[in-house]
Amino acid sequence: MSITRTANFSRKTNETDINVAIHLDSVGNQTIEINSGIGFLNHMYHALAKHSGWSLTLTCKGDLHIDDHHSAEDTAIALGLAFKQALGEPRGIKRFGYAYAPLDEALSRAVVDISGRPFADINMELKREKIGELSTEMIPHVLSSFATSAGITLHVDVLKGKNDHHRAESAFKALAGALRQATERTGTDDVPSTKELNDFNYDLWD
Ligand SMILES: [Mn+2]
Repeated sequence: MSITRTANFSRKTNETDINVAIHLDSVGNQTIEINSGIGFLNHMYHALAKHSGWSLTLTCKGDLHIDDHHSAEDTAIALGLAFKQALGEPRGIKRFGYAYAPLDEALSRAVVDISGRPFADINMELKREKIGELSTEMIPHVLSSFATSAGITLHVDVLKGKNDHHRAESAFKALAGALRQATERTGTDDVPSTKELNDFNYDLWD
């Protein structure tokens, strides 16, 4: 149970060069350094890491001379893979988590299942074309890419809010709260699945 839940992940393609270091249990001693190349995305990942209780270093050198698409998508994939790797065999965790997070007039709800079943349903209804240098169409895509690569089921609904910055930020904070709850250790070595597999297979959870 005392296994350190940490991971390092690197991925280099013609489009992006990404390094991620994550430590899931860092409350009270968090180090967060994000440089995705996109200011508002840094802000979102920083909020996610902070409220998830992670230490997180994420750097991306991407093809921003084209647009923000590859950098946003690939950092989300890398973060999801690093998260999954850090979590390891998900024994002794709560598995389910949900949280609401307000930001002034905005309110979001996130529900997660550390299930090994990648699925995302993200409803944000952002109106602006961009927030800073991040295309708003990439924001739900970042959340769904993270869920897919992390192998989790994720539902995010922005329930209220007039300001798109607030709507997006409340969604990432809600996700953070949900992940923090779902990955919380129960103090046992239990596999939280009725399948009770002897040969544990993360991909066969119900
Ligand atoms: Mn903000």
